[in-house]
Amino acid sequence: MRASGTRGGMRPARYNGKEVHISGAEGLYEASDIQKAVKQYVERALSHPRGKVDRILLTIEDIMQDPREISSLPLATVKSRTPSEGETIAKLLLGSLCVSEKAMKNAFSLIRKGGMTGAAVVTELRGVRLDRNRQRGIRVSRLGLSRPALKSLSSRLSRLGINTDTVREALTLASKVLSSRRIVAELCISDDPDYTTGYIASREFGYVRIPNIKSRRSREGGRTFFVREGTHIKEIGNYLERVPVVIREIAPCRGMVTIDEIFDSPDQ
Ligand code: PML
Repeated sequence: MRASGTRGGMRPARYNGKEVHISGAEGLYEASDIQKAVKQYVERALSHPRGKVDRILLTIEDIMQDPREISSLPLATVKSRTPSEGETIAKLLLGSLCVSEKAMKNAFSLIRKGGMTGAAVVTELRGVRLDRNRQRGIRVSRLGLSRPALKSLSSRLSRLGINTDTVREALTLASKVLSSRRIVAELCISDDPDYTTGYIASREFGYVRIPNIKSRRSREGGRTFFVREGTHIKEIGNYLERVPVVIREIAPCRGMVTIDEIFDSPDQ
């Protein structure tokens, strides 16, 4: 589902000649669950905090290829009170994954600028952006949770008070992204003005949520995937956008931890 329209209900649907992205989401479903899923996507688009929509595009595709089956990344939330503390934590994690200062700087400046609908792909050392369509980036697609995995994830997240579409979908996306051995880490800051939690995802540390990584009402946000030097954008783009992946196993989900606890027990 892709929804676009007016900004905050105040501006014309085509802002500066361009459509304004409001909401986007997708999943892999059994045929019998499609109607329910469509209803939920439409409701979500119509009540999104980014603004009023005037166009909702729904695409339903029959996926012929058997999905690759993976586990979710383990989840934890690190203590962070301000955007600068959040950025420091993100950089500590990325640094210990050997992402260079230059790559981090490039990623943060892309994300702080905002406006991308997909993710930027940046090499881990030289910090070169590989994806060609700067506005669109790479859109991770064809991903979902099996019914039992959704049930298990929902119950684990409910115990932590964070069982929302946003958390479930971001964890699903990050788990697909990190199931590619070419990708070292993902940095995400939500572009939703009311949502201030972001994350760093990696195989070493799992999905580490970072609260308050941006100020409330800020429209900045986006995603960057840090890839190994020598990665071919076509190959990685094909995996992320075209290959169906479904989560069948849910890894442990922890509540609030310190950054030292993350470093002490990396993939808990
Ligand atoms: C988004 O806006 O979709 C990105 C959300 C990132 C953080 C989700 C979470 O709270 O774990």
